[in-house]
Amino acid sequence: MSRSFVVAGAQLGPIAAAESRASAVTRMIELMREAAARGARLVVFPELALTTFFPRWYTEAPAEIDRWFETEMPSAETRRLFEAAETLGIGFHLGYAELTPEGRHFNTAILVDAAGRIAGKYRKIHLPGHREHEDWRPFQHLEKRYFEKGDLGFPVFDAFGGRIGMCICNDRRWPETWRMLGLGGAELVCLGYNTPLHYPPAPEHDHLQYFHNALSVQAGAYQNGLWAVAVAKAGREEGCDLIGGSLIAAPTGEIVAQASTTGDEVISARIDLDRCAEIRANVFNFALHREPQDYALITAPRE
Ligand code: CDT
Repeated sequence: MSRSFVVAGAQLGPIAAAESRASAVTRMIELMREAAARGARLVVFPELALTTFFPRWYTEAPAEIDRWFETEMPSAETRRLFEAAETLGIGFHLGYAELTPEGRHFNTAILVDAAGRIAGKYRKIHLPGHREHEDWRPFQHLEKRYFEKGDLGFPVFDAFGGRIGMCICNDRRWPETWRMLGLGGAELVCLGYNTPLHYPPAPEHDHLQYFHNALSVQAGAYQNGLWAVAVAKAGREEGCDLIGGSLIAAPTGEIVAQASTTGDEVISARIDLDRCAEIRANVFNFALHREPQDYALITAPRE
């Protein structure tokens, strides 16, 4: 399989609480068609792409929360996405809320190949926000309440002719995420995000939200010599503004495609996985230049 191919990001505009999964999937298939028409081998959808970003609301009722979760994948509502992928001959990355048969809740992403088969799964490790209702916030961010920390580590999968890794939203701000994926040999990292424009604990940084998004993704790509496709759910969702700015970054850290709206929008670029060597054989040649014996604090347990 050629290691030079077109990859796409399918940014989604807002999904209202009342919007059905069927409607979201219809929008996603439309974007998938557009990506396939551009010749993409893989299209990346955002974090929690099937519903509104429900952690902005507090509830103590398990049933109220569980309705946002998928108990199987594909499900009755998402099967059309898998079928469309197979018909169009395009793979996809999908973020969704996962409820396991054992009753565990995860913020999850899967990689699906062009035959519609699940080729990889990741469960979000860096869960931002808080556990209890906080009155002072204009909206909540209750990921720590509704999700368990991911239990799959940072796996890297053989797929699409290369080594593919995933992370989810807040993970992208942590250099440890990227380094784990880089050390695992990832050549392409797919990620989705839901990032409010307003960050209640530090509103003085609101004007930097787009900058910090791009900075994190570009630095992660460059410092590990890999391609990255970062895709937003964007726009005004239930009164909360989410940033757009979906982007594709090269192993040099350069942005090669970027969204210009906060609505449903496809971005795409031709990527060559062999270009990872430009960085990995040189400035970030891990075998030659890393000094892990001096990094012990990074893996010391939290106090
Ligand atoms: N979904 C998600 O992880 N969002 C967070 C919101 C801000 S918490 C700093 C993010 O990192 O974009």
